[in-house]
Amino acid sequence: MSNPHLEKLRAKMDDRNYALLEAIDNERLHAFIADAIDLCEPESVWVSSDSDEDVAYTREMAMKLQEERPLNTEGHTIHFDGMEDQGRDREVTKYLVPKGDTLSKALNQMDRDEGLGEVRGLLQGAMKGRIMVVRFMALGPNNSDFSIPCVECTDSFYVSHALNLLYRLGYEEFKRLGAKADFFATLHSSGKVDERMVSVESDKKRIYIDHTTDKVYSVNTQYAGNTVGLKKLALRLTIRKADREGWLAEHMFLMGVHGAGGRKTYFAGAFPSACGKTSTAMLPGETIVGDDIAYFRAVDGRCMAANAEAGIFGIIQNVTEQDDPLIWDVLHKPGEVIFSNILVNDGNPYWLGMGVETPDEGENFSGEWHKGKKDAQGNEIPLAHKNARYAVALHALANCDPELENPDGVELAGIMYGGRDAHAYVPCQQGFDWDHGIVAYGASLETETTFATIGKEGVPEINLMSIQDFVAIPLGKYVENNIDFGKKLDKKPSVFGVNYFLRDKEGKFVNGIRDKHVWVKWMDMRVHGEASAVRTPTGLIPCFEDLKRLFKEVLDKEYTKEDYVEQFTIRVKENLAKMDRVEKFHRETVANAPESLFQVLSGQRERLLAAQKEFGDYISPEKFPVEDK
Ligand code: SPV
Ligand code: MN
Repeated sequence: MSNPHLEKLRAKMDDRNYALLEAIDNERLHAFIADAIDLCEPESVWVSSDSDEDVAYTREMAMKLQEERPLNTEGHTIHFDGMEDQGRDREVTKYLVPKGDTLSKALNQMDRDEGLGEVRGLLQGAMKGRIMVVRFMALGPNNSDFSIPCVECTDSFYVSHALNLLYRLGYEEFKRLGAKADFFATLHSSGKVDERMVSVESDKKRIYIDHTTDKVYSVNTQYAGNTVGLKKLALRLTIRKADREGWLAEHMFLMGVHGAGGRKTYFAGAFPSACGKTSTAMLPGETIVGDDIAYFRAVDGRCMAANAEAGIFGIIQNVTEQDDPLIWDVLHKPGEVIFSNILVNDGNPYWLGMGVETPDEGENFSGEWHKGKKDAQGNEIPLAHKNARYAVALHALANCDPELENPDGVELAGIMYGGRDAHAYVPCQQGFDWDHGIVAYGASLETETTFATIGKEGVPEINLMSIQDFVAIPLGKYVENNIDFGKKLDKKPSVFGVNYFLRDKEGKFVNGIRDKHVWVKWMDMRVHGEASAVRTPTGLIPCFEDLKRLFKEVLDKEYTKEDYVEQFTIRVKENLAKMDRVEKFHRETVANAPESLFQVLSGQRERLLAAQKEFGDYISPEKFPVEDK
């Protein structure tokens, strides 16, 4: 035997499962699994070899153990999370920081020893009477510089099933890499569950990230964003790795925008959860590479990007046949889909805003449900949770981009940042250069909290690059890394800012839900030098004539001068107030924000003040000069 951990594993495992672990020559891996067994005391251990049989077994077990149940359509299943477990939980998700070390104030953190003691205490004996599943997976395409091996030990076959749909299988890769596999590890237990197989001890929910050992602990939760280690848990570790190695890990979709003559141009986009990210990546006629996490590397001066994931864990609320035909199709035809926290009635799934009549009873995240049912606080329980989701593999989608598995990634021509800003930024604009775009749109991204995280909705906040919760390095360093990344590129992607949530004086949205397609087509024209732009204090905005043509072509909509002026009026006072909030945030909350950030912000403030002096507080876009293509 090559190491003492193997001896321990030998004693606790049957021949088949032991042989699968022994075949991977990696002592740190064996130590992690041996520790997980010692700590959680499962009845048995099952290792997935990633054979078709094993992949199918995971799904079957999720149903046999009733963590999932079949729906009428072949391949569709439903999983429920607890009432208090319907989203990422910021309060109990913490970075474990060794003594003498600190992270940015904006990050939820605690002393490492104390945190380890607490979470390991909660995991003690947590898998008694259960099977511990061991999964080997990979982030990024296989056989690629982007690829990161990951292992997850969990007592949830639902989590294991979700891994099948959302990530690349990695057992063979671990075998190939052996001792060289520098992996991230997650240990998860659902903790105590009720008769519906739902975690019940939500007061003891903890998600602790130990970046000193690249390990994540998650307990008393099932919601995939808290338990599928490769999602936001690994992203936190990846950001540190990328910082060490000189690349970027981003909370971004990747899409191919299709243009004249069969041209395809790749864009990435960062939006906080529930702010239009997936629906942008899924625009009809375009192709999707990913909808949540993208890695960027500078290769020969070009910005190459790959999807960390291979599936979508998407919000189902407001998915309608008309607005989201591609997702609708996948959610209605046979094929593997895990629905979570929707309403089930007679074996069929229903969700909020699906655009069809919905039943008045069924089963949902609260158990048996009928219209008018109230929760313990007396609030009416909706038919499905707002953060109800679906999990599907990207290759099940008709619009999946063929480059998804390209080990080199795709070359990016543009990046967009979008928040939920009711008052200030215009619906679509382009940065004057890389630094301006990164700072004025990315590092200035303001939004309102949504149902995707547990807590109050509609609270305004800065969520820089829409990734703030996951930035496990000082926030200032993260912004600096983004600015510096541009220096490694000869062909820098253009940076755009979008705002799908601008409102008029009466509080009405100034744009329709499908208008985003026009902005994306305009960006495509810009990166190919096919459209002029108007130079405003906050960025380069579209010319009216281009939008008029695009609205007709893309949406068959008449676009008027009044629409244009309303949407693209520069609201100086609101923009100045925004600059103040952003600057205050970076001075006070972000440690070591780079000086170049403050220069870009003050440049923008000066331009706004000069324009205000000349034209007043609300300036029609027609007052500003047009620039060449
Ligand atoms: C998000 O909320 O940003 C998601 C879903 O992508 S999850 O992080 O898994 O909760
Ligand atoms: Mn996300």
